[in-house]
Amino acid sequence: MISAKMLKVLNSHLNEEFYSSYLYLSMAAYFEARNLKGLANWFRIQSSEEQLHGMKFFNFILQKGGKVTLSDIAAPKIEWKSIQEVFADTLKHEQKISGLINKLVDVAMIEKDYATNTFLQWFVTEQVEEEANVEEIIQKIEMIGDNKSGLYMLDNELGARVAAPAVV
Ligand code: OFO
Repeated sequence: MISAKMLKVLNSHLNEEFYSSYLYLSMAAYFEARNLKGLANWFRIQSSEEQLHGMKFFNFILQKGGKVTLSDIAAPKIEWKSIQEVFADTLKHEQKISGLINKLVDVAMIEKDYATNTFLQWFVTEQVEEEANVEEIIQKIEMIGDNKSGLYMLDNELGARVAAPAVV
């Protein structure tokens, strides 16, 4: 059993994870169009991971006997002024998602929903990693400045990212 309140916020967060996937896919397209294939690769993988996050919510709701309610996914931004702006938006977005996960934990605690609280702890940990990864890339971009060979190296580095095995 899952309370109506818990179910409502889990369904709403399911949409946020799919929106994250959509946003990062848009960023991947932005970099593909600029022939920065490594940066595009990083965002393609990021987008796939967000899809998996959405599916974790999807599966959990069903396991708890709840009704999955899919809703409209907002259109993401499609243009950025610079690489810096893309990553600043990424960090801002991840910080927002961390805040939303914390609010879900608050609801689970108020509802005394221990199973959902345990399920959400994976996301609490994941968000720490997500924010740290983006912050690290932002620091590298700051170091690079206008240096084209630095950008080339970063593109190569991010191009080496491979998708983690899918566990849903
Ligand atoms: Fe789903 O972790 Fe990013 O948003």
